[in-house]
Amino acid sequence: MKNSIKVITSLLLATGLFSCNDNEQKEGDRGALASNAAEKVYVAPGEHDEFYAFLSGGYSGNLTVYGLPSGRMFKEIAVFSQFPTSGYGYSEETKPMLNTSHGFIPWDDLHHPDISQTNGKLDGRWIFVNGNNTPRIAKIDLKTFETTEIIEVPNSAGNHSSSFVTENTEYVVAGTRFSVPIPQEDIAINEYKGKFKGTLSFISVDPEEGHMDIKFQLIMPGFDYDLSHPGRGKSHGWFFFTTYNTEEANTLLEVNASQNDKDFIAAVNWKKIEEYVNNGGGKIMPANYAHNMYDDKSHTATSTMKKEVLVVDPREVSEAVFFLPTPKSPHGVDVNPSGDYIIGNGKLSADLTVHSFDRMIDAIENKEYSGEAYGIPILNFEDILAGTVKQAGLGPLHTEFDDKGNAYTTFFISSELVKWNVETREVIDRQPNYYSVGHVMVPGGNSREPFGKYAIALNKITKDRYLPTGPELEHSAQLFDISGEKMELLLDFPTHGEPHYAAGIPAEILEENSQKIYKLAENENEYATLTNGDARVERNGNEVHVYMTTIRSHFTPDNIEGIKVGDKVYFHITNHEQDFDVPHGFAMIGANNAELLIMPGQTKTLVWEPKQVGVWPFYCTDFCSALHQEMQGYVRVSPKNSNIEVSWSLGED
Ligand code: K7E
Ligand code: CUA
Repeated sequence: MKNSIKVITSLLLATGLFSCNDNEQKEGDRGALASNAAEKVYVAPGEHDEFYAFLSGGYSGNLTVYGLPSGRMFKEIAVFSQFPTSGYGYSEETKPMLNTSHGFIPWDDLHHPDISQTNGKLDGRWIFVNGNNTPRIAKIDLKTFETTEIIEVPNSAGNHSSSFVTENTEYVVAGTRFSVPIPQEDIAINEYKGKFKGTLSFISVDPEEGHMDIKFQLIMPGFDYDLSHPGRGKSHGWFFFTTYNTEEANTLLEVNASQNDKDFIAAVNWKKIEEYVNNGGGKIMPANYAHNMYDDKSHTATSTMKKEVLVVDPREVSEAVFFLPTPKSPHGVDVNPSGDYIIGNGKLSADLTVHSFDRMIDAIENKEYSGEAYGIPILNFEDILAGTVKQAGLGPLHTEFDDKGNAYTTFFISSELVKWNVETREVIDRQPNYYSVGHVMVPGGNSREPFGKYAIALNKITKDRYLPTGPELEHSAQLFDISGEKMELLLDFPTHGEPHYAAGIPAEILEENSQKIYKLAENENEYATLTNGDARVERNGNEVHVYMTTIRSHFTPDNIEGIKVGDKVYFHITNHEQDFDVPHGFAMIGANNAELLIMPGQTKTLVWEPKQVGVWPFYCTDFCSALHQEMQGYVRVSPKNSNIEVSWSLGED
């Protein structure tokens, strides 16, 4: 009801039927200045956007890249899902990226991108994302916008409170949403309470190459660990995780996990635990998880199964983990840029809880506990509270920050974005969202230095905002200008998959480092064909390896004979182009996978198992030149028992 009134009001405003005095509209007034809003989001042809925004793809498993303020989508980065557009997860070189302890998993549910930081500032080197379903953390290199590493997280399920980074990217964390038996075992589900555990994993990031490694896992009580954020500035060295279902219910959670008036934010002093494990603390536990790395020179991924993980019982490290009581089934936990405040967004609470880091430290020093849960001290709510934002809205989910001391909290149920002052906790402005907002993102909003010019609200429901497209609509984002006192809605744009969180960064930080080509001379792929003279076809039993090159506008070789039904044909294709923006594609009729899209200087491999006798064509899928349509070839497939020898033409006739 409330929503529909808002909708009607804003429609009236937008159409000018219900306007205050038009002539007196000022900048920052809502709705009526459509032309002014258009100007603010207009990026002229040939001009570049000011910010990159990386939106999680949710159940698409991938990450999408948008420009702000235009809302134009530039790219989808394949991460956890096979991606036919580029052949990611289809080519032999990239299949190992999707290997896990459960085998090849071509999909995941991606929620939270976070950009690497140095001294609390975005450095634009990498972006980390989480796979929620089959717990994984991936790293994308922002020079190439390619996924270059994926590490599976053992002893975890529903890897949701991930993947947030500390202020020097010392760690990227991962927390378990669904507690499980650790180690996994065959037990009755109603033995949940006490037997199921959650883990909080601290994955170290190598400062040079960014390689990930699980440094330690904290074995925690069997709650649901929902979200997390790092301390920064004065609270650097701490990490905060929300919990719900501290009741440890195992059925009908919507009722049974809402019994406690307060759940907890778990405060983890990771520096203390790091010191403990560096001094030999913790226990090595057998485990089985995949660590997949992509190499930019060989253009090939490898997957290694790791067999152990270091686990830490938080009770064995004195004063390292505490529970901060927080009403009421909190979802997001967010830390302001100075690191002074820890904000809990209790989904079932009308108020927002703001904890004080200083007060938390005082309470810890004075050992003022109100109890303990499984041996972990619980602090007094009143001791640590800085204050509350009263009646801010209904169903708070997430909070982001600007560079002027303000916070922006999303309210799912009342469907609005609320701006409030972090110090005074007074509400400054509220703007409706169309409809039902999840996360909000301010570029740099999870760092010491946010860029407080724009915020995007990532909305769950699209309904009437765009042309209908049948039962399924894409989700929707809304761009707000937050540079003034009041927020101003500038733009709606559709998003792909289900964006949860997003991360934004000034374009200038990334643009200059963007890689244009791969150097052919540095190609270390074991099947690379560096000169056309080396192009060839080799038979080895029923395996056939085709060493092929591409350059505008032909394949070498182009015609191949002597292939037989039952063969396994590997097309190893090296793109000899050394110009920016000239990939070639490769598609083979009847191949049980996707195409390849091969970047300049790269080698990629497609497998084809011909099942029918005949002469079968292949072609380039990317319109690469005026003679792109001529970029084609044939494979002659003979019966299984044929004795036709392998031969090929180099297209030099
Ligand atoms: Cu609130 Cu997965 Cu961060 Cu969705 S989560 S909105
Ligand atoms: Cu190469 Cu089209």
